[in-house]
Amino acid sequence: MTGIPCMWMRGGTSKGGFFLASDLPADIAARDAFLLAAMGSPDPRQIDGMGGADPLTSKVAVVSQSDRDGVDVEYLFLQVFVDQAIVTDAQNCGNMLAGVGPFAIERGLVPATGDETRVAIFMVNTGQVAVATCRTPGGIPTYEGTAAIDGVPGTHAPIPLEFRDTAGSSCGALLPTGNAVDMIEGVACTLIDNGMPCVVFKAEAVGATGYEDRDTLDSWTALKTRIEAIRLKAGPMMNLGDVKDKSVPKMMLVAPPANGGAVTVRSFIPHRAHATIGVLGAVSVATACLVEGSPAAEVAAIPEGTTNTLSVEHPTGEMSCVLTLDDQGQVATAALLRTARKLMDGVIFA
Ligand code: NQM
Repeated sequence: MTGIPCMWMRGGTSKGGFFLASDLPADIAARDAFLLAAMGSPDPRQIDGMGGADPLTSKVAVVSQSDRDGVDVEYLFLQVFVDQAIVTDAQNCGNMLAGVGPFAIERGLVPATGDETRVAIFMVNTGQVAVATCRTPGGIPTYEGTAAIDGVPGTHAPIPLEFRDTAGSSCGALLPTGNAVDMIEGVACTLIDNGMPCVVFKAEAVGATGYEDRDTLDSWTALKTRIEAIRLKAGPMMNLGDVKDKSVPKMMLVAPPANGGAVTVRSFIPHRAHATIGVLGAVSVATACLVEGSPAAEVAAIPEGTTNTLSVEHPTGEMSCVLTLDDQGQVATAALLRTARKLMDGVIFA
């Protein structure tokens, strides 16, 4: 059996395998078969593979050198489903993105430039560029530092991520239906895509509070059935087609902030509750809070100014999204703090 070189990394609050594109089979069916076997999918326990029996730990980043102007590397994100034989590129992942800069430097795709190295990353899934600033003292990536992010114990080297032009990343427009509110299954929803296709609605509209913990949400079968019915209708409305076998759109239940932030969110991604919140998911929800007349705007507490730091509260803390607005009051850029850690570098077998 031939193994494939792979680095296992935590990126933000997610975890998975980082591969050079040149190390994986070029044929997509062969690549996906390899990744399913490597993760141990389909199996709820992923016992025969490296996956952590959770969508947040069953993720893959495929990285290659870029010849685009001003871009260092290309990053293709793949979600490997846990209990179905599906590998999808239908979504991006801003958490795994945090590992891409250090991985690219470790593999020699990007030279370190002193104590900090900025890596411009073309996100293949959505066709946009993000910039990650990585700590590289003495020209070597370090994962040690004093930055803390909620959902990850301890402190690590900070990796600020900057995004621009994320509106309509997968749906063609920030508000793909052109509406601030669409009624779906009797629930007022905002269908929005500022980096991640999301359906944003008040938690109370589906009988939740928005302050539940992950286990409560994950064991609430009737709630999940109701939310999935909304999702299946929202998919085609968002130009995503039939989303039965897709991991988008994400379902975002919002409520007033409980700890001094801007908004509280419980997200389904889409069939399991998120332990925290996705990066671009948080950017999209924060943006929804700024859409006049939206359910999110009705519950949110928005700070004044053209640079807004919106603290998005989630089940295990908060994620601060720094949004800058253009003259029209539209979100022009978003920045977030993440950390990452190299866990293992070796060869993976399938
Ligand atoms: O929204 C989970 C995660 C994500 C995605 C998901 C993410 C993002 O936390 O940018 O990071 O929504 O499937 O890794």
